[in-house]
Amino acid sequence: MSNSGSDYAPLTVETLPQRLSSVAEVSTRLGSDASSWQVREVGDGNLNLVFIVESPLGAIVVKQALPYVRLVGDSWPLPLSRSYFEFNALVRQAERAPGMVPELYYFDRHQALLVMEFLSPHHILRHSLMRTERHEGLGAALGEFCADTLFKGSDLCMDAAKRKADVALFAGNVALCDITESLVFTDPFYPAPMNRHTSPQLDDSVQNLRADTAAKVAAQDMKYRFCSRAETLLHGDLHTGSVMVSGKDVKVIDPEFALYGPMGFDIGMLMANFLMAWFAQPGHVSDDQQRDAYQRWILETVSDIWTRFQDRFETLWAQERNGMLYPEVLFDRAGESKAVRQACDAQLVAIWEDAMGFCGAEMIRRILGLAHIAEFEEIEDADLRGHCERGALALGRELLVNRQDVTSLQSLFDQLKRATAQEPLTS
Ligand code: SR1
Ligand code: MG
Repeated sequence: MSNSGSDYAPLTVETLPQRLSSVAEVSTRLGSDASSWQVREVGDGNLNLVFIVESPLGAIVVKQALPYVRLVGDSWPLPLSRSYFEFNALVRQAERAPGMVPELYYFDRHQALLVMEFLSPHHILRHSLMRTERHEGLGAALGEFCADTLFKGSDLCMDAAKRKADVALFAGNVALCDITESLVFTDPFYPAPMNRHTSPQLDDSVQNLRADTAAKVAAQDMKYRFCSRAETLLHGDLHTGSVMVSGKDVKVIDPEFALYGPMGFDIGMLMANFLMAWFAQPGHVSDDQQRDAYQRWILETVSDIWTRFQDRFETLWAQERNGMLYPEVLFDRAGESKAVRQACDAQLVAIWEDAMGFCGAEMIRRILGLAHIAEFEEIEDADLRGHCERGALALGRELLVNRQDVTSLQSLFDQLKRATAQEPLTS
């Protein structure tokens, strides 16, 4: 980590070589002849600059925060400190889930700049899902990542004093929490200025949601959980654009929204993005058999995420429960050991229920809020897009409002089928 002290200035393709050529962690990988570096700006996210820098010797990724929201422009300022939270989250994730995040080479806090491993030939998972690619072991890898990071960042595992210091550190990520609190849980449910939707196809859905008191109360209930239950260190924005894949290799990127929050949030958000990819399939694959097969694979992946999460969480509960909760000293008889295992089951039930609520909120906001997803956006035919989105909205609303009734993977998939049947393709 470096505190260079110089004034912040956003990098450009032209200025980057000169500005980074004196950084040892960069020149050891690219060589010191900056004139041989090839620089491309490839950021397609909502917030930051992302450069790929290649030389005959190697390649790196340089990510730099902008002082505003890139998606909207400088009318929406955003603190550079998000880069500091991303750095801290990456360090912790690398310890807790080895091999699952890009290697970090260098961090400059003043320049809000991270230099990281160039993942190649990896692709953003969201794009891979749109190309109907399958990745063996994907769900298991993501489920295990969630279990490792969520369990090990909680009072079930961490030293209490260290965790409290960490909760205080990440409590500073106020602006990014505010984005989630507003964009996910509040804005889609009233006429917030930056909302948008497929119109006129979804106009009635928008009106219905704004009049849907049960949905609005449920969304605020999930928001209350999100902002007040500092259970563990979350990635905070774990959608399929925050995952890179190549064959069987899976990496999780971009934890700048990291915060201490409820265990179910990351898993719920991740599942929501797979389920939306499922609903978007008619917009990308016209062959019925091919589409059915790929949709089945998506649901198997969702199933694998939860199943592996659960298995790994149980293993960690049994073997790495080193925090202040459920200490061994309290439970030394056979019956009591059983009670501790039941306590683990109860935690998993609570995590699942929360995950369903967060999943529903994420699905709704990606269709009616500001930040949409490419799977729907790239369907040119607005009637077809509206059809796909309505199915996802119906499931999202059901999960948000009736999450306590959706008690298993099977019941989630039953609800998905019901939502699809409610929204038949008419034309
Ligand atoms: C204004 S930022 C919009 C969204 O982009 C990020 O990836 C987060 O998902 C955020 O909600
Ligand atoms: Mg991101």
